[in-house]
Amino acid sequence: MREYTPGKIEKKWQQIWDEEEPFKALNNSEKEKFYALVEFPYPSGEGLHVGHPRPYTALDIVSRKRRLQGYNVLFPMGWDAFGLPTENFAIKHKIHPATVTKNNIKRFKAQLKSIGFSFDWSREINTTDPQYYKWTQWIFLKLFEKGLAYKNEMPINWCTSCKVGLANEEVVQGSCERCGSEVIRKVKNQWMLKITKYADRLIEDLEDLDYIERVKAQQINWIGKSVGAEIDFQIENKDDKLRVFTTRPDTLFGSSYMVISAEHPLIEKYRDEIENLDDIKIYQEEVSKKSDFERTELSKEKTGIEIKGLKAINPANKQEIPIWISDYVLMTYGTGAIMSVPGHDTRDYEFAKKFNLPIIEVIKGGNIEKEAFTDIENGTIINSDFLDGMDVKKGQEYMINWLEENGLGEKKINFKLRDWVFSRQRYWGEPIPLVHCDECGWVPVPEEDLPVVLPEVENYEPTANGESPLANITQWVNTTCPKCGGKAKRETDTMPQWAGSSWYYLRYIDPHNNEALASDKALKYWMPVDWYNGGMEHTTLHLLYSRFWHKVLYDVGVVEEKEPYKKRTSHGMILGDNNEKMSKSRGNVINPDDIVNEYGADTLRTYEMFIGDFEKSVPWSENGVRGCRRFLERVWKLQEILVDGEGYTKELESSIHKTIKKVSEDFEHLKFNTGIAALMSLSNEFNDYGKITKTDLKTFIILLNPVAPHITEEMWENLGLKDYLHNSIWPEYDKEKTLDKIINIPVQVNGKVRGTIEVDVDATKEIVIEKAKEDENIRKFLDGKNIIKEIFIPGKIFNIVVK
Ligand code: ANZ
Ligand code: ZN
Repeated sequence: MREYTPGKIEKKWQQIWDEEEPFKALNNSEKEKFYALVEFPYPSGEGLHVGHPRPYTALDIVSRKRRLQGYNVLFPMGWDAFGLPTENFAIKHKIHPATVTKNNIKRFKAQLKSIGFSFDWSREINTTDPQYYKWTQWIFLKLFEKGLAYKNEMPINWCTSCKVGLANEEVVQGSCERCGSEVIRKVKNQWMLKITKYADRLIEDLEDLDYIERVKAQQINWIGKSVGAEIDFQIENKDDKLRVFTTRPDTLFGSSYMVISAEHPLIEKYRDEIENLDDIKIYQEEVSKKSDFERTELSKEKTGIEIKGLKAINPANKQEIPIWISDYVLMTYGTGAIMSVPGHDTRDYEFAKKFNLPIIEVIKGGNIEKEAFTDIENGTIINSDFLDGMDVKKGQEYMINWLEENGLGEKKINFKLRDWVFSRQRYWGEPIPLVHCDECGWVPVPEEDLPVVLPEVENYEPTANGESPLANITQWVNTTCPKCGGKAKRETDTMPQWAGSSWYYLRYIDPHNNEALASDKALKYWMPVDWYNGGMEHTTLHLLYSRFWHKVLYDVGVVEEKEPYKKRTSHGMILGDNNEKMSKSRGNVINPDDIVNEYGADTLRTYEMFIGDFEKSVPWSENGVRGCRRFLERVWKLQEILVDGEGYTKELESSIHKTIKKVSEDFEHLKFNTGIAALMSLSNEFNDYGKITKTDLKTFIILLNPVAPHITEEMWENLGLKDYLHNSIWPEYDKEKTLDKIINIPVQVNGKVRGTIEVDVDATKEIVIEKAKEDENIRKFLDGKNIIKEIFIPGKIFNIVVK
């Protein structure tokens, strides 16, 4: 037997797959479909990282298995190629971003191919291809037509280093998600998408989806639905009211002062009557320099200033209360004003302590000498007139009714989710397909004129005043109005990185269609995506955005399903061998090319899956890689103990069936590591036994094929079988043969488990009864009693009823 030489074997099979395209998905198939999706990479200059193959191998395993099980599988790949790093590289090296992208893709593709993924490369897409972004622009126009895209002058998150506006989701702890620089607030005219209009549906429709719990929870939290009330506080001696949003209307009697945001219009409106306007101006100036994150940080020392000259009236008890300004109240949430209830809200409590404001207890149950009592489950309302004695929930309902009856307020639902800041003042993105005409306003570029292709520019840097470099190309900017034919100007902002990925799963379905983003027939067959695996870091960005776009496409009748992805799972990160995140600066980055070259792609794949619980972060270990290589060598050696003739290796029959069952199930439930472990132990059994029949070797290599596709195809060929392994059939197990010979049966007496007994699987009722009665512990509950009934469920449970 020749040696195991992955270098040779792998190239050979990759070439066969390239030429014969066995993994091509068919749009006109009678077979049941299975659409597996992994997040397509951003083709950065750094190339593939060992983190990439983890999710790709996982769904490659599922895809290969499903093909063997008779499914028509769509497992596509493409490039999410617009974005800042490419643009920054282009600026630095004076190479066109399109060229940079092309080179990076070439490298990425070669790397992915060298790992042997069964992607259908005939459906490869690239978000920067005008034939692709034509449809991204087309969808934008649908959003625009539906009034879901609007331009708005608003303070946005501005990265001082990238010189670009960021969505809230892209700001992490007050810094730019991408470069880590400081993010400040800047007022800019921006295209916004009304994702907030879909907030309720984005929460509600999660219910029927098979998403892992942490993904659902993060999305729900991010959308942040709060049910409460808006309440009007009369401003004393003015014909004006100050409206607040509260989730705790039950505590209204405990509101001893109000706080408004530093940007609240009330300040400007009563500037002439405010006695300490100068001091307030200074405070406002200080606040304007802080990010929302800094302003709302819990640990931070409270700051604020009282507005002298204005007072409000608490509508419940008619008390006159002061109005303060503080940075922890944001203008962008609720009404930008709050009723402060220091007894029952932690931030209000700290504020009241600092400025010596009265703290009134209105919910009994805690110790407000020490801290705010915020428990809403275990308190009783006090000091609150008509609410006294009620619990919190009851008090809230009662108060809302009371407010509504008296015209003082109403029930209100608020969301944390903000509209999506959709424009970027950068070059390397999809042009927004709109023109501005002085007569007609914003006019969409007619569908037949799409795509609006990115023009060539000399210089990719944003202009000094923060405009896109496109603004400098007057020739491109100046155009005619599609509506009135008059002079008009093109929008020079481009779309954010997230645009192309918000609908890419639809394009894979019919990637070369020139008439539509995909044909109705193909959409009907393939949608929804059956299984989508991707990073947790995309939960409140890409995953949420694409669900939103899909719903819009559903509303305009492009797709038939409300949700794009039936199932969503997520993988853990691969860390450096020192347990730290892999990064260039830490010098602990592993290049998958090196592993492929030294050990082979099958070893890399096996290791990536065997490394640990798929959902958890795990450190890389070169030792582990070597262990996987040794396993594959042992598998190769099985060929040396092959015996003539078909049929099972009888003595190992039970192990074989158990392994088929375990591997079949584990590969569907993210337990790739334990599935592989089962294959390892079966191969050891064959080796120990010293013999393997052809039937069993076939079964074994089919089971291993999704993990290690090259070595198994080669061994299949060595067996002299005519067709390829990838055209064979996934084995089935015989349930009978997976059952253990000896099992434990719990024994209940009057419904309570009193012990377990060990019996042969096919033990009769009589034997079980006898054994049960021999058990000392069980006997205690039977002695001196009459047995009325004996219920025996073979293999499962034995229940005795006594009196
Ligand atoms: C009175 C009150 C009493 C409150 C109490 C809480 C506890 P969520 O759940 O996040 O929606 N609030 C309202 N608007 C705000 C703003 N613009 N900036 C900062 N805080 C704001 O929280 C809603 C609660 O956050 C509201 O309910 C309000 O404080 C505060 F025992 O009103 B509450
Ligand atoms: Zn016009």
